[in-house]
Amino acid sequence: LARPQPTALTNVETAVRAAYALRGNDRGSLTVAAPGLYPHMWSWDAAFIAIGLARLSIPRALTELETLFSAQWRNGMVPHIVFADGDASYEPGPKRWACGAVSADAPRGRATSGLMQPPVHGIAVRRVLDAARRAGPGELHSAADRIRGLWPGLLAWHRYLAERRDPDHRGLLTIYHGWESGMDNSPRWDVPYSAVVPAKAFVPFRRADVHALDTMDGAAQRPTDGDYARYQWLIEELRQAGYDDARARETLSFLVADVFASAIFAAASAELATVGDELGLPGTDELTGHAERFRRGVASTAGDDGFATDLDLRTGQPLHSQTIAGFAPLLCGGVSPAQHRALVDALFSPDWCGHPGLAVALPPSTSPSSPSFDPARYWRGPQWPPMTWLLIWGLERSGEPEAAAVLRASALDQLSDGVFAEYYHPFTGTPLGGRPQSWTAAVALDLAL
Ligand code: 2M8
Repeated sequence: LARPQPTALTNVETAVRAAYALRGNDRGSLTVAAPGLYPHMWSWDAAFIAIGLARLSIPRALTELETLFSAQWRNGMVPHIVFADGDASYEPGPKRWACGAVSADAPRGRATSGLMQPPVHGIAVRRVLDAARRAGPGELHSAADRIRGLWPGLLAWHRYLAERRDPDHRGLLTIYHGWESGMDNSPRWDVPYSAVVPAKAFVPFRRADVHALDTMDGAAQRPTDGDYARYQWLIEELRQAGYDDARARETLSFLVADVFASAIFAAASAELATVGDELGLPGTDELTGHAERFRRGVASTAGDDGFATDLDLRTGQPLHSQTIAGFAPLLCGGVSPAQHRALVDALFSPDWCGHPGLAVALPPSTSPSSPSFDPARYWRGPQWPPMTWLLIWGLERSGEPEAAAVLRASALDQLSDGVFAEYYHPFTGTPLGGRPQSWTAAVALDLAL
């Protein structure tokens, strides 16, 4: 199949179209993740969206983060979905989660899910502050004020992660559901999900996702029904545990240490510490402590090749898989120079960006060399622009400007179709999934300008 070739946009045209797409998904104080498929606010999407919005309007970028944090739980957790009013199409909806009914920590007056997602928010706050500084003293002053307002919530979020999601001090975040990794059906979780067995009497809910996709091939690009039964059953287990971390740890049939989310946490903690220092805010030592502990934790899972490995906390076994999550140390550092070099080399090798079949030389979510690779099925192969953005960011931050520039050029090539798809077929370049997907438009905007 030849890659479809709509007229490629210039970077400025890409940015303009991305801004237009974000505006279309803007519901006032939150940006829906995508029209149709995801008509609500998602936590890590919101962080990427703020990064993109910072290029357009610093106040609007801050509003996105403020809306998300206004739904923060009393224990500090930032929920993975904040439900927008008036759209009941997404499943599982607020009734299924029943957070307010079973947990005193759930916010009153806001409907949320009872899970979290990777904590990209600190990185977003850093980027928004940088944009405000570039914009001039007036913008900086008012942005600094609003970041001061967000600060207690940000500190509580990071404290929640460090204390409740890493009680054993491994420097690795525990997740209770593949959705918490953001990489739902990644081969990373095949082994732990095989131990998740829904009770016989459990009736899974209607799947809204496959119907919302307006492509004829929606079902072939999404997690399977078998996957979904497990996803839904885990929510049932969590609900029965009252969304309580200690009880969840005892009772859940899925419990893994996620290296990619941990690397994001380390990096975001370090970024936030710099924000705190600049603005004279409290808690920066604590943040630096999180950054160091989780950097070490991620590095402790890396082999000689630098690849980080998730851990199944129920069996104690490492979870080996060839997925983009293995590059986690490129986000947070902590590995030796030799491991770092090996990782950068691997990124451009035929197992990843150098694969001869790729339409655009960008890392697929799963390596085409892996037996689990499926080029069209969600997190099992397609390329995801926000993950590309994170790797570019990590390469820039770790002293690899040339490698970052190569990825950035390819990313802009992919995004110059102006579609801002949720994910892309790595071999044909076909845009797949929701569109315009807000976080895709947001990273396009940021990369293009
Ligand atoms: C996808 O996840 C949601 C569940 O959280 C879903 O499949 O319904 C993932 O790609 C996730 O990473 C993303 O944040 C979310 C919204 O874009 O969609």
